[in-house]
Amino acid sequence: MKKIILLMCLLLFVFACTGSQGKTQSLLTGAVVQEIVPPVQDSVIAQEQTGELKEFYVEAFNWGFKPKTIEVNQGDRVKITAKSDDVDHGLAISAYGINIKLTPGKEETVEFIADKKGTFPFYCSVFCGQGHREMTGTLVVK
Ligand SMILES: [Cu+2]
Repeated sequence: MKKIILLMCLLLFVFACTGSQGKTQSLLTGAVVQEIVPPVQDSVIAQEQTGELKEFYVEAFNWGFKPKTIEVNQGDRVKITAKSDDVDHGLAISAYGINIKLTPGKEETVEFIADKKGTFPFYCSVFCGQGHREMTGTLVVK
């Protein structure tokens, strides 16, 4: 009896090994069935990136940003086009190492993968006068 159990275990083991290589020998037909199993690395990348592109147009002015909140999902590719409506401003998101300078009327674009979840402040990084410190916004990565 013990021998039979041992043999079954051995067969199960061999079967499991064959299966993990992506091929399963069908016991009935003898045909080799190719399983569609993506390589491990591909599925890891798929988790990090949703493949979705989220585009935003941000206006900087004395003294604020419009919109004030940018909301994306973790893994999204985020493209921000920013422009100053009046004087020199900046757009910085420290958590993502972003800091662009905005000169009046000129569009600047920055792109990144929102791989960190959380609520991150963005702010003006170029001193622009009295209300400079009020120039803040929020990036929400859900
Ligand atoms: Cu400023």
